[in-house]
Amino acid sequence: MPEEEIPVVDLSNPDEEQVARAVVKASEEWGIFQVVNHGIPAELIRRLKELGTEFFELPETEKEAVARPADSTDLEGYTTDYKKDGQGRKTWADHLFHRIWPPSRISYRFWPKNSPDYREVNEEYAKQIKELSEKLMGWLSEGLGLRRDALKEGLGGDTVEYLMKVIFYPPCPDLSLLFGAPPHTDLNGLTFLIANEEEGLQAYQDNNWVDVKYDDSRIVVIVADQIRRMSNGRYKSGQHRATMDTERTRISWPVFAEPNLDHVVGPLPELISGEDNAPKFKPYVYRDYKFLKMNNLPLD
Ligand SMILES: O=C(O)CCC(=O)C(=O)O
Ligand SMILES: [Fe+2]
Repeated sequence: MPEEEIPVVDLSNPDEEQVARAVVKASEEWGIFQVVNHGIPAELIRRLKELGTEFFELPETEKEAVARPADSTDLEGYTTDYKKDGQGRKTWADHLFHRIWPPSRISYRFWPKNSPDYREVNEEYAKQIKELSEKLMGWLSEGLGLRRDALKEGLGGDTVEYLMKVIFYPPCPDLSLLFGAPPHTDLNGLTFLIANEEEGLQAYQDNNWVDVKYDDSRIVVIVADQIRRMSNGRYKSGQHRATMDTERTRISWPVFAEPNLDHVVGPLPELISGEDNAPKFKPYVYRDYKFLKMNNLPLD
């Protein structure tokens, strides 16, 4: 039997209805897919990855310049997890988080200063990812029989935030110990992931872990928990994990489209009217959802 592959959707197809149907089907069946010919310039993506890679090559003291403050209640900043010994070490990776949209929620103090281009490149990438995200949410909304802006509005409209995470997975001497990223679904709305040449992302489908075959022309789209909940379960929140290599470094750049912490997300009201459409999920203030999920506490 040929090995299964996650769906790939070509966004340059002039038949928009066909593209929209492919996105809807992939979100119903997989909750994870890739897009090609997405319109984001290859050179922009190349630069973004180059600048992020350079950041992680800096001496530790220079990386510490954008460290996450010890008393911070937010994720933003640089943290090194894999060097921690013993308790508290969950993953073999270093992380850099910084918001890239909206401008009012950006803290430039957490953006690397290794190149004067870092800011411009990330600001441009933010605009491009936001455009792609809104296009996909538009098709997914129509796939639910709703107006184009329904999911974006449900996620918070103009208050939706885009969070950049750069993950640096160094070679791991013992792969039996830890995962780069353990199996999970993302807790936000939609995730857009690019990576260096080292593969490692896997999607869970039909009781199997399927390798995500990645190259520079692709962007991985992960449908996350809040889209699943807003759609009242029509769309899947794609389960995934990241493996590591004993010799090679992997770097990935997921961007998380997520609600503002104070925003309440639940099944869209239009989908839960009438007796046959009972809500399958309870609405949550995103802050509470995030807290419960990150602490492995019960959610419904
Ligand atoms: O590095 C990857 O490919 C996956 C990372 C991931 O799933 C996450 O950060 O949520
Ligand atoms: Fe993830």
